[in-house]
Amino acid sequence: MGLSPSSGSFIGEIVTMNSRIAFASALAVAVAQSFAGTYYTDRTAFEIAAGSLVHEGFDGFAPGVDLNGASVGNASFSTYGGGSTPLQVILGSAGVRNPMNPSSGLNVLSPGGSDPSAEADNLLVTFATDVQFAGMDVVFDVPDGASFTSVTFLDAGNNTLFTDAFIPAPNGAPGYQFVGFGSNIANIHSMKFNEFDGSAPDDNVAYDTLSYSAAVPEPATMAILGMGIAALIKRRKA
Ligand SMILES: [Ca+2]
Ligand SMILES: [Ca+2]
Ligand SMILES: [Ca+2]
Repeated sequence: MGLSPSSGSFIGEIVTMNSRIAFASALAVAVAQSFAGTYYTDRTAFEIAAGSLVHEGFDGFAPGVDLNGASVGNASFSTYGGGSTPLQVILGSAGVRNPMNPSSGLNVLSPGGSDPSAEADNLLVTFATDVQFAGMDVVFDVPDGASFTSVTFLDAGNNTLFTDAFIPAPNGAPGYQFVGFGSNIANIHSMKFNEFDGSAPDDNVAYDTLSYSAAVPEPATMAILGMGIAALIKRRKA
C-alpha cells in the first residue's frame, strides 16, 4: 500500500476498530469466565488451588445452639424450601439415627438436630461478601453410597455457577464427602444443599467444616500497602 497523506488516518481507523473488537471480545471473555470455574470433590486439591481460606467447623459452639439465620464471619446459615429446623449444632457422636463422623472437632451442623423424623436437610450458606472459593463437607448418618443430595453454587444475581444434582456419597468411612467450587472471579454469593430423598424413613445428612476464601484487601488498602512497601524500599536504599 502506497503512503498517501490519507493512509495514516486510514491505519488509525483500523487500529481503533481493532481495539474496539479487542475490547468487545475481552468483555465476552469476562462474561463467559464469570460462569466458569472448577468443581472439587477432593478437599486437598481445593485447598491447594484456593490458597488462603477461612474455616468454620462449628466446634466453638455448644451442642444445641440453633444457627438458623445466624451469621458467623462472612457466612450466614439458614434452611430453605421446607428444610428442617432447628439448624442445630450437635455432637457428631450424638448423630441422628446413627453417630456421625465430624470432619473437624466434635461437632457438626444438623438440620433438625438429632430428631430422626426431621429429614429435609436443606442448607443455604450465604456470603456477605462474595468469595472465589467455597466448599463444605456433607456428613451422612447412613454412609451407604446413596446420595440424594445436590449442591448448587450461585452468584449474587441467583445465576447458577455450578450444580451437582447428586453429590458423590461416601460408602463407609469416613462417612462424609467434600464438595467445593473455585470460580474464576470472586462471585460465589451462596451455596445451596438440597437433600431430597422422599423415601421414609430416610437418611439424615449434616454439614461440617465450611471453607471459603479469606477476604482480599480492598484496592485502597492495597494502595496504602504498596506505598508502605515503596517507602520501606526507599529507606533501605537510603
Ligand atoms: Ca466440626
Ligand atoms: Ca433426608
Ligand atoms: Ca435431619
